[in-house]
Amino acid sequence: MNREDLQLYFIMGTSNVCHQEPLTVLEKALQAGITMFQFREKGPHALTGLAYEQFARQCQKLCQHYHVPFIINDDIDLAVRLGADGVHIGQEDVHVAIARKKIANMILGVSVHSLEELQTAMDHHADYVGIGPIFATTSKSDAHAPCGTNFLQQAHKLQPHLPIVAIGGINCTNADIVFQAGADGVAVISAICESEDIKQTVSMFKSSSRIKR
Ligand code: TZP
Ligand code: MG
Repeated sequence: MNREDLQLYFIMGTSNVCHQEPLTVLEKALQAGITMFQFREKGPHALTGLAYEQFARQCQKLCQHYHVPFIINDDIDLAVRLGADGVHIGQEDVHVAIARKKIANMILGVSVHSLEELQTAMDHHADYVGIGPIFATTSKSDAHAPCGTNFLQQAHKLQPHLPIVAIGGINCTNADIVFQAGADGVAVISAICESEDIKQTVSMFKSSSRIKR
């Protein structure tokens, strides 16, 4: 993958969308120009079993149509079964070494919150790391407290070649702060899922990324 793929990384599951069909939201976001997509089906009403897999396949098909990498959150077995472009894992999921072995040729993204976790992700050849929540978020029930941009800046200075995506509470108004702190991209749920004009939201994010450093 290229670090440019992280520029506007959209994450979605059925529970993140209330007024429209999730696939409609995804297609609008793809049409508008998101650069990466993560399938993240979580929460008390999350799809399971066949419906879960079918929904993942529908999202994958849309991403393929728009030539946007399709990443699956947590579920390595599903990613392998579907031939996804990659997997994103957190510290509470399978160890990065095990994930890397299972998906040798796929994109591997890892959420990190400390220099130690960053080093471990790099030791096992993560393709990118996710850092956050930068700002307060209501989209992840077990999110850490907002961490601001200090760790992001530190990680970028220490590992300038490592692709980094920032996450958590990012919107069109504060995105330039994280780009200036060294992020290659922003990962967002609510900014797009709750947008009344996805096309405009996406182009505002993209203009923030142009002022990077
Ligand atoms: N991981 C850290 S914060 C977060 C995840 C999945 C949620 C981001 O959602 P939002 O709505 O963009 O704050
Ligand atoms: Mg996880």
